[in-house]
Amino acid sequence: MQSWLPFTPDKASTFADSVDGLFFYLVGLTAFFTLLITVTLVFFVVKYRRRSQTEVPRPVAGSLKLETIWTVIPFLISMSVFVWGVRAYFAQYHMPNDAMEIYVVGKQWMWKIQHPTGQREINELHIPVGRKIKLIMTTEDVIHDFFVPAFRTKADVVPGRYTTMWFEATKPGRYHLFCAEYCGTNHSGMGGWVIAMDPTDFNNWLAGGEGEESAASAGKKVFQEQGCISCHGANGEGGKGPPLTGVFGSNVKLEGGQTIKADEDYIRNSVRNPQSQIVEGYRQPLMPTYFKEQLSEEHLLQIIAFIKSLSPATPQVASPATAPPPKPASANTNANTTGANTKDAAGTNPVLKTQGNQK
Ligand code: HEC
Ligand SMILES: [Cu+2]
Repeated sequence: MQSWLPFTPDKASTFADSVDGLFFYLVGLTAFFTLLITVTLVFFVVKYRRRSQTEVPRPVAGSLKLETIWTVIPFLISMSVFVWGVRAYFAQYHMPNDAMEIYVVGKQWMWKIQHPTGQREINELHIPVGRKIKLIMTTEDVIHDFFVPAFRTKADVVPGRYTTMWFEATKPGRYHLFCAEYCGTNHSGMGGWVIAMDPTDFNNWLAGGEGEESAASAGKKVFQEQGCISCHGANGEGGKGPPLTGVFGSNVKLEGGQTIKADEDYIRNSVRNPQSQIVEGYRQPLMPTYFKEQLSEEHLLQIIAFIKSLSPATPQVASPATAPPPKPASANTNANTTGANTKDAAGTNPVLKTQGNQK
């Protein structure tokens, strides 16, 4: 917010100006009318006070002019708030197509992050400045809410489905990340940092990872280990089950005549509740239902990344600005000074560490 205002968060995304503008407009409106009403009230109380015991006031009849004015003006004012609010809302909740996609899994009480290139973080999110970032989020337990005050945006993270949010950081820095939905004992400790970096620094950070495999190739492994290949083919080419090549982003015909766009939620649902949306021509309920218990949210996101990579036109694949320089598989330098690139929660999560001592 404005630097002359104390206790206000930094202003670091492309949304910040419109959200702050609307906020100050509302505060201004409220202050103006509070003053106007209070002053008129006091003035009328004094001016029209009862001056003698026998005084009988003159009856007042309506005034069309006055009533029109005090209807039209408030109407226009509320419409201005509405239009401004809707524009700010749509800008935030309409997802861009050219964004870099990052996966987020909330869990009591931490944020687990996975980059498409495979880097994982806990309670930290590294992003490049000046690039649209889209988060695809879910949770392993209860509802959480991903909130970055400096970006003036937040979104609920809901069990059983994916929610998305996006932002574009405008200046490098470390910005507080909060969970903004009460989620149990250590809710207040469920937070961390978003670290916005210059694109070159970000590429260095990505390259400094420990030769991690991409989310898609991790997903391919899960795909093989879980036996999906026995029905969908080693590379998703099909067999007992439908081919998965090109499925993501396409329109899938279901039994019963319905057509559905294959997005993250559809893939998720196809794996978790295979019988709920059956692909046309596959009436026999062949696909097992035990993946619901067997696959963690993170593995599911990796499988989705893999299935996405089988569709050439998805935005995540084409991300030239952030594609990390090729790195040798043996690169094991811990060169990233900016943040932990941890695979394990217990190392970095202050909440987890303290948990033992509290009992
Ligand atoms: C025993 C065979 C079998 C196994 C194992 C299996 N599937 Fe399937 N799968 C099917 C069949 C049959 C369908 C089509 C009927 C349906 O939609 O449920 C299907 C449908 C799907 C669809 C929807 C495809 C489309 O064209 O819309 C996805 C995605 C999918 N499976 C993913 C997976 C994943 C991921 C795994 C492993 C975790 C897996 N399947 C394991 C048989 C299988
Ligand atoms: Cu939470």
